[in-house]
Amino acid sequence: MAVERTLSIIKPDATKRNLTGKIVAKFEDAGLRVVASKRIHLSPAQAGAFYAEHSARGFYGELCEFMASEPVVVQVLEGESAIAKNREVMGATNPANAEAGTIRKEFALSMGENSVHGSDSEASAAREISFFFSGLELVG
Ligand code: DAT
Ligand code: MG
Repeated sequence: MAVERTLSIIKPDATKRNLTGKIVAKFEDAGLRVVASKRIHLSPAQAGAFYAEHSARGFYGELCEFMASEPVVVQVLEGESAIAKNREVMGATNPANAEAGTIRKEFALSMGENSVHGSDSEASAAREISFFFSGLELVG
């Protein structure tokens, strides 16, 4: 076990419904600490660059449009095994398959509008944290 940092995004469907506090509480209750946080409104091009790994997928255009539709809250979460823990608290990508008590089970509207993003590996976490934050903005 090791202390890690991971990149979390509270997506447009959730910020729009004023769920930011309830979602952050789930992460904090699981032992994750918010060490950086900001609310931003992505352009479609910025959303596209963030999700470049999915550029060949059929849902990519819809995903970029959705991520740029309303503000998002991007955060760095820190804690023991933060990458896996964050994904556990988020639940499965498709809310229909998410475990009870997870963010996606409680709040997601659909596979696309699924309320949160979380890095899926150490390499993704490093890339995604530096996509949004400089070292000076990370306050452990
Ligand atoms: P996750 O967000 O669980 O890491 P992912 O990286 O596979 O999932 O996909 C990124 C986002 O793209 C996902 O949160 C929602 C959207 N998405 C994935 N698969 C989709 C599909 N089949 N139809 C519509 N949107 C999809
Ligand atoms: Mg992913």
